[in-house]
Amino acid sequence: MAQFKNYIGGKWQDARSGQEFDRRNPATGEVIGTYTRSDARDVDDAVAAAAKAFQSWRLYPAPKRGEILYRVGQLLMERKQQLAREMTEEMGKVLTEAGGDVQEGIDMAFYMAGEGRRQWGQTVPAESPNKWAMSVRKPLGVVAAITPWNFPMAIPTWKIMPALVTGNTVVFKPASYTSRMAVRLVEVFEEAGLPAGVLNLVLGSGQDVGDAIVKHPDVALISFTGSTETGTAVNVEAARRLKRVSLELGGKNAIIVMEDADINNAVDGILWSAFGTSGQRCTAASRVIAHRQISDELTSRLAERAGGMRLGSGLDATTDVGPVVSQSQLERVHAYIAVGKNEGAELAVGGEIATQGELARGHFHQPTVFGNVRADMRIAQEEIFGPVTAVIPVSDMDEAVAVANNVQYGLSAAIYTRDVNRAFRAMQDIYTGILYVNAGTIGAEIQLPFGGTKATGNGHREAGQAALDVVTEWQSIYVDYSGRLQRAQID
Ligand code: UN1
Repeated sequence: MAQFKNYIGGKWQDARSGQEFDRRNPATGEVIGTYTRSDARDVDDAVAAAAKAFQSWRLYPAPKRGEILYRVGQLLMERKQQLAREMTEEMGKVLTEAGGDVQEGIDMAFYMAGEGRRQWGQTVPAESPNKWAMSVRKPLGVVAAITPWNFPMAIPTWKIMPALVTGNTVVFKPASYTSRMAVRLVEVFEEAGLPAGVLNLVLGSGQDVGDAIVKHPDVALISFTGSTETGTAVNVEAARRLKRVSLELGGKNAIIVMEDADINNAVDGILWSAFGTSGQRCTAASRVIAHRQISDELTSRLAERAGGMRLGSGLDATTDVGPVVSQSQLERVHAYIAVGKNEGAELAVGGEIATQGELARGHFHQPTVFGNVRADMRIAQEEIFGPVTAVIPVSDMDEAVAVANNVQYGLSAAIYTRDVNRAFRAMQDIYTGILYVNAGTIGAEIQLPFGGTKATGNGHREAGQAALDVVTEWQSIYVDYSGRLQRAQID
């Protein structure tokens, strides 16, 4: 049985508790490995190691930090297939998507490696003669990365890489379901030559580990991706200590399909966005806002295609939809089927936990489409995080935009239309962090900001240049070389 440990101060070590937990493949129930179970004492050790390493890492030339990230990117490329396989075994997504998840980490490695030679500040004129004015980015210190199980490679890289290239050190607490993938990522950093203590890994539960990280006085920033409920609790705790927090939380993402749209293209985009990763993406399309003229046709086309999707292990090349991550998630998702039916939504396809043959060993839910959903129903308002989507008929563009905006979240949205005016209306009036025209709600690229409005977060963005703002502070520097007192705003 494979055993996985913490990585603290450059050493792989067991948690102080001496206890372990295990993880099972969500498609088959087979045990993947055992993991050391950490608590607040291990968090103390990890933060101390990171704080110590910060003193030298902040002075390590940024281009050299970037070179280490570049090597990380190369190693991830070499291991992409193996990592993807292990990811599928650990959290269930189909192999091609697991490859995409690793690729997103590779993309981030190369992008942030380049930041080693950028990290632009501003040089501006000073108001007095013989005076210099400029701004530089400064690292915050010890940064905590608390990450979810649905993108076990991509999301850790979004948090860890910008932090490292700008001179922060990191304490990494992955979701316990995907601890092995976190170990694999940290192994790559170690092999790439990252100095001891710069990146530390603490395995364990949110309650035992996450909580201790959030409350630790020497953690400067908490970068968290997960549920809105947990994110709110993190924000409250951090606020008491004036810590910076970057939150990436829920979504209730909509695809608008107007009557002039290319319906074939829309159907492909909806299926990919609603059922990719078994609907377990923050960006998943769990609402389809369809013009009444085409909503029945769209619903039946979606039902026909969704009904033909093959459930199974993500390692099997013929599988379209893998399992959901755990039994508790399966039950949570399935509970929404009854909610939708009770609210009067029409079940167009799916709706059952799948238990035929081999599927009984794992946590499988049929891809599910509800038709004739009203915008105020719970299945049209609450994040389900599973393979369930709801078609909401609307009468015109105004109503489509209003329905799209009328949820508590604001991560991603999409519109299918051939009318350029409607496309620009959507860009202007839909209040989300990410917007697609003639594409589904998933598939963000790492060179643009990722994040959302309203209850999706707290105003920060990951990826792209925006990521640097989260992990640095500005220092404005004035150099007076006049040799005398020059009073700003007065002389
Ligand atoms: C997430 O669901 O938390 O845009 C991240 C996408 C992916 C990232 C999703 N590139 O769907």
